[in-house]
Amino acid sequence: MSVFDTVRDTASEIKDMKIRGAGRIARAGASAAGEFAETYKGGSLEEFRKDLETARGILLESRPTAVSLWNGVQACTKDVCNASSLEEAKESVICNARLFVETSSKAVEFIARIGARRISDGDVLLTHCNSTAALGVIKKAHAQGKDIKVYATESRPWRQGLLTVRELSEAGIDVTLIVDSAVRSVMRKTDRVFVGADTVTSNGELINKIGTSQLALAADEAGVPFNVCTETYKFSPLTMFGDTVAIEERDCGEVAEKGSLPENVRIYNPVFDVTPAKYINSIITELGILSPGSVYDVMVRQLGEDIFKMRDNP
Ligand code: RI2
Repeated sequence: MSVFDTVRDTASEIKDMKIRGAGRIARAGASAAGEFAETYKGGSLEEFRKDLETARGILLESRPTAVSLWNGVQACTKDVCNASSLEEAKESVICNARLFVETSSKAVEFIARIGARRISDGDVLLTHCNSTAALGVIKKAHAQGKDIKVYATESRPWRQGLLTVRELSEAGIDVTLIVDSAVRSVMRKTDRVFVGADTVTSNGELINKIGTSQLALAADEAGVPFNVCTETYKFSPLTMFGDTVAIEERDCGEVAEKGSLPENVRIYNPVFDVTPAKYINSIITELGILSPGSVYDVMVRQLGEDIFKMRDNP
């Protein structure tokens, strides 16, 4: 039994997408960090700090695009540098992990309440992939008695849209599954688009499931409001100082069964894309509804002067 077993198991489930969704993977990463501290049997504070850094690295390499995982684990470990004993260090990780999971879950509820007010009775909505935050908004509007219809994309290659249509139909919502390439055809019947976020950059760009940028383009052409539903811990502070967000590419077998195509056919399988800020009408967060241009200020206010340590110590 290694001290890293729990984090390795969690990282493996995140990498294999047994645990998926930017919010869920952040909560899973934070819980694994908390459990690491709870079960840690090492000797000294220095050993704990070193082993915790190893555990952090194992978790963060599981899915490179969702900054939520980075922010979630960072929220757990941020006070260890101030601890003066092993017990104090462990306790800070355990408490911060619990606080992050609780706060993160509450944020989804706040987003649902705020975002549902942007949905009118009779609206036809369009969503992409399977976002807890976006579906929370849609389900809240339905629960308020608003008569809504929803189009949900299949979201190839992983087909998370099947999860979405099951979830919405179980909530009693009129939902229609469409193939991703039907988005522009359906857009002319759509009143509003709601999607989630894996990462939001400091200049208000959205990194989300591949195909999101095409929805945004079609929405802009049709004059349909494009709304991003996201917790602010998906905002990426590292992009403030020039970092770019890695776009995860996954196994080609997700696109076409191995051996089903000629050997010399290449498959390109990026699973996220970038939607420029100009296509985003609003970013619905637990702090309220933002414009893409205000993301930087929200991050500076939330992280305080510490944020400039990242600039000064890249
Ligand atoms: P919530 C998902 O990625 C989708 O891109 C979704 O929009 C985003 O995470 C946010 O999901 P994947 O895990 O945090 O399916 O809103 O690759 O659930």
